[in-house]
Amino acid sequence: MGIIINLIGVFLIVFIIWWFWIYKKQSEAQVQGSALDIIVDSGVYEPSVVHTKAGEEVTLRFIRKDSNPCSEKVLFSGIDVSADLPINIPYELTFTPEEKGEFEFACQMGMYRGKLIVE
Ligand SMILES: [Cu+2]
Repeated sequence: MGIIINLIGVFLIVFIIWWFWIYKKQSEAQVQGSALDIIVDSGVYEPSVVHTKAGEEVTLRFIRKDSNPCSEKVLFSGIDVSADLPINIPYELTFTPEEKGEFEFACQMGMYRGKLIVE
């Protein structure tokens, strides 16, 4: 009996790690015009992969629905952009990516993950 409970425990831990850190439903979007809405909810950015062009100003409108403090910050790596997101109030982040490349963006703990692809 003890071993089964241990196995269930191990399974749950693996599942939780997989759910939060490994499994991410990916959805892609191209910034059309100037602004793109990104929903922040249930551990995922939607869309989580954003395509844009180098040298063009973009506005990412983050709409945070998750009240978990984990989702408050969004930090971009490789470009000097970050923000504190209010709950249920769209937050517009406007910047111009100058260099081509792939730039990850995430919450502080890295549970929310997204990618900005500059072409
Ligand atoms: Cu987090």
